[in-house]
Amino acid sequence: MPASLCGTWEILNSTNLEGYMIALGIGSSMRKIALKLKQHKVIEQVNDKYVIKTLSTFRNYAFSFRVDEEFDEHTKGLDNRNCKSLVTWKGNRMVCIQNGEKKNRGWAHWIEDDKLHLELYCEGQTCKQVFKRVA
Ligand code: ECB
Repeated sequence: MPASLCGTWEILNSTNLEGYMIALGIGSSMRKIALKLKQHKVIEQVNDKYVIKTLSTFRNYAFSFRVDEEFDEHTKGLDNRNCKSLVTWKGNRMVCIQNGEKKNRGWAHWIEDDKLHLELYCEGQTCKQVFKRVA
């Protein structure tokens, strides 16, 4: 079993969030707001169901899923698209493919040096984020 992703995490650093948001078609005023936010991740697991919450003072984004089971994702408050999403484990990485209008879109979470790592990618742009555990 990979190290548990569950817990409450606070962002330490982020690279190329701007490029990722441009790839998603987010307008410049919204990008400016988003770049200033201090994001928290809350990852919970109850039986075989996961919940991932991205929290900020401006807006929150949350969804739940089962690993290996495709689900309908609506990225409400982000780019507001509909995706057919699928989360699987690839070694110690929890990876999600978000099939939809945007090509080559998804993310991966993993633990490294007790930190939560996240890669968000879309149409050739990758944003990398690292979070420290706060609870
Ligand atoms: C929810 C906090 C950010 C709100 C930003 C508001 C507007 C900007 C619109 C789109 C920005 C695109 C991405 C922002 C960066 C991260 C948000 C969630 C990324 C994500 O999908 O994380 C995955 C993996 O943890 C779970 O959804």
